[in-house]
Amino acid sequence: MASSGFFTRGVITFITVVVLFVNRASGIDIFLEWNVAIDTTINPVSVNQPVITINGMFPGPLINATTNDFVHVNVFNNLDEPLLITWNGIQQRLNSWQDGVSGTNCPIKPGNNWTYVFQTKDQIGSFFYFPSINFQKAAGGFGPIRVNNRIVINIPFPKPEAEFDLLIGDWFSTDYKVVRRMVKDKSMSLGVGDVPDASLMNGKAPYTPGTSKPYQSFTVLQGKTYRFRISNVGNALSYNFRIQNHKMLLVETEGSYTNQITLDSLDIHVGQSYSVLVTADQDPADYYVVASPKLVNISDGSNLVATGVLSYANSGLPASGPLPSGPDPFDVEFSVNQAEWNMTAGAARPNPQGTFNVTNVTPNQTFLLHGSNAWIDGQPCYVVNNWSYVSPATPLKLADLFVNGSGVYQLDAFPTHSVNEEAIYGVSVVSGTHKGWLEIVFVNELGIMDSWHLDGFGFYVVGFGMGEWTPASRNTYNIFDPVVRSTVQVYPRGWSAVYVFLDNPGMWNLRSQRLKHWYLGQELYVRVFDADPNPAKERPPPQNLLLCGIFDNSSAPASAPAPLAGR
Ligand SMILES: *[C@@H]1O[C@H](CO)[C@@H](O)[C@H](O)[C@H]1NC(C)=O
Ligand SMILES: *[C@@H]1O[C@H](CO)[C@@H](O)[C@H](O)[C@H]1NC(C)=O
Ligand SMILES: *[C@@H]1O[C@H](CO)[C@@H](O)[C@H](O)[C@H]1NC(C)=O
Ligand SMILES: *[C@@H]1O[C@H](CO)[C@@H](O)[C@H](O)[C@H]1NC(C)=O
Ligand SMILES: *[C@@H]1O[C@H](CO)[C@@H](O)[C@H](O)[C@H]1NC(C)=O
Ligand SMILES: *[C@@H]1O[C@H](CO)[C@@H](O)[C@H](O)[C@H]1NC(C)=O
Ligand SMILES: *[C@@H]1O[C@H](CO)[C@@H](O)[C@H](O)[C@H]1NC(C)=O
Ligand SMILES: CC(=O)N[C@H]1CO[C@H](CO)[C@@H](O)[C@@H]1O
Repeated sequence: MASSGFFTRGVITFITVVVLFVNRASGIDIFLEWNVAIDTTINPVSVNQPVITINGMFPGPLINATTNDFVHVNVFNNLDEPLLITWNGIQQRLNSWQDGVSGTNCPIKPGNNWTYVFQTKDQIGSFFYFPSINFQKAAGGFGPIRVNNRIVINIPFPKPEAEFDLLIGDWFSTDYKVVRRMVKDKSMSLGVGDVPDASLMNGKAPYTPGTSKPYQSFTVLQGKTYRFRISNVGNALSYNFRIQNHKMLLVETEGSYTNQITLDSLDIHVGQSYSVLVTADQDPADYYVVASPKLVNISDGSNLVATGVLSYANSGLPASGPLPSGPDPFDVEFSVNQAEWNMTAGAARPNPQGTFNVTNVTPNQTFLLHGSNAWIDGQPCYVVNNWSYVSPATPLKLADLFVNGSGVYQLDAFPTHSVNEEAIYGVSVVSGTHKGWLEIVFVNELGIMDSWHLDGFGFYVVGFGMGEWTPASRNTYNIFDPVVRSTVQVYPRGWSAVYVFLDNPGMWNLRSQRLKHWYLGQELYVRVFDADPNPAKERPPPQNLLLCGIFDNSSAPASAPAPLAGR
């Protein structure tokens, strides 16, 4: 009998394991409740200022998901103004309804809550979330997202001892409402806000020996290897990241496992995420962890150099010596060369041919997008092809649902190949061919770094160059093994080229990740339309759909028209 009891337990254990695997394959539900509020006592740099916290935390809590999980985030807006949260790099397959940008969602009103439900469908990697409207990202509200591999999938490196999330970002030591007023101010120059006041690591000020100010510290055991998931959550500055006396092995970026290369330092541009492996192979002590801004002339000890500490357990020795030096911050070539590594060793979702090799791809569409700035009616603006996006009160996606966009935006009025003769405001919405390949060339007319992001898809990053892009530039593209990622940097007066496979119907935000550029108009939407009403093609709107703008029914219930057939 004893053996049969053992047998039964064995079978039950076996069944439990099988059920777990089945659950994992289709994803589990993760339920989160977030109270988003202002805290004026955190004092990240040296003054009290409003900081956006989530459940009292700055940065916000980790979302720790696995491929195909369903994440339910019930967001309670306790700010004094509307709020939307977007999930940078989470592709929201067939479901732009959950993207949390002004073109897809009505904002959550102060005092209200709304539940996002999204699936980390077919994805892995390192990402982050942040508030997408009203310049709120400058005040916090951001946090890390990990999408782990399912347990049955091998990862291309040994399991690290532990993982650390590291959010690096520049920071204004002024109330974000004051900064956002300043950047729009007619009497100010266009350069206002280009260089913030400080740089933070996980919300903490630079490590200053001898003071009691909290700083970021990572505790490690000698001989062990750790995965750092690093994101640039800042507003404007690119960083060079490095750890005193330690090498880094680059392994992943925004959902692609990369060609693994050993680095002394790594450039991270606004909105980008990377994973590196670091082995604690030095004498037990503390070592500086440094992120210094690119293209900025800083003095020693500047608050703009983010510093933390890698601390060997029981080291007892404080970090010492000069901060590890990085490349010349003005050496753009260093950065370009580093970015041109041929990357992919596999991402969760390869191209339709099952590889990352885009040699045989002939793009069905090309967008040539010139980013610049301009004055419109005496107002400072950022433009794409001389259009500055104005966000209509009615989300584009709602307008599509109820009235086929009519009265809210005009599809394809935006010039995708040429720069308008004068700078104008517009609601820029362009058609992307469903299941077609799109080539996007980002041209940066300005002398500062920029970076661009598309929701809903990965970019196959095929090329970087300096000066004007011409069709002959295509000869320099890497079409063999480009990395797939969601944010690409664009060097000063340079260009970056990407391919995108438009297999995800929806309304997708294409934006500069530099907060001021985005806030002042540098964005557009790519509408990928599938006429097939089958919900397996594009999800219907969620049951908790909010209405606003021309469909606002708070005063007159039931004023919204019935959804159009097939929407
Ligand atoms: C994240 O989830 C994975 C998979 O369920 C788990 O192994 C890991 O311990 C979790 N990490 C954290 C920090 O919660
Ligand atoms: C608001 O929160 C309540 C309580 O948790 C929940 O039942 C409700 O579904 C949420 N509302 C929305 C629109 O998500
Ligand atoms: C940086 O500042 C130093 C000292 O003020 C100056 O000599 C140098 O030219 C500056 N470099 C750049 C690239 O602006
Ligand atoms: C909806 O708008 C699109 C683009 O403007 C147009 O091609 C299409 O015919 C319209 N459909 C209906 C049903 O009005
Ligand atoms: C863009 O607009 C500005 C200001 O309206 C104008 O001066 C400039 O020539 C335009 N750019 C191009 C390439 O036409
Ligand atoms: C895209 O272009 C290719 C090659 O010209 C063509 O075979 C394909 O049908 C096009 N796809 C769409 C969706 O139009
Ligand atoms: C990519 O595909 C092309 C054409 O099929 C082939 O010639 C080439 O060897 C492939 N490159 C790699 C890196 O697999
Ligand atoms: C950084 C890196 O991995 N570079 C490799 C890119 O591919 C070329 C040709 O296959 C190699 O020679 C490089 O080492």
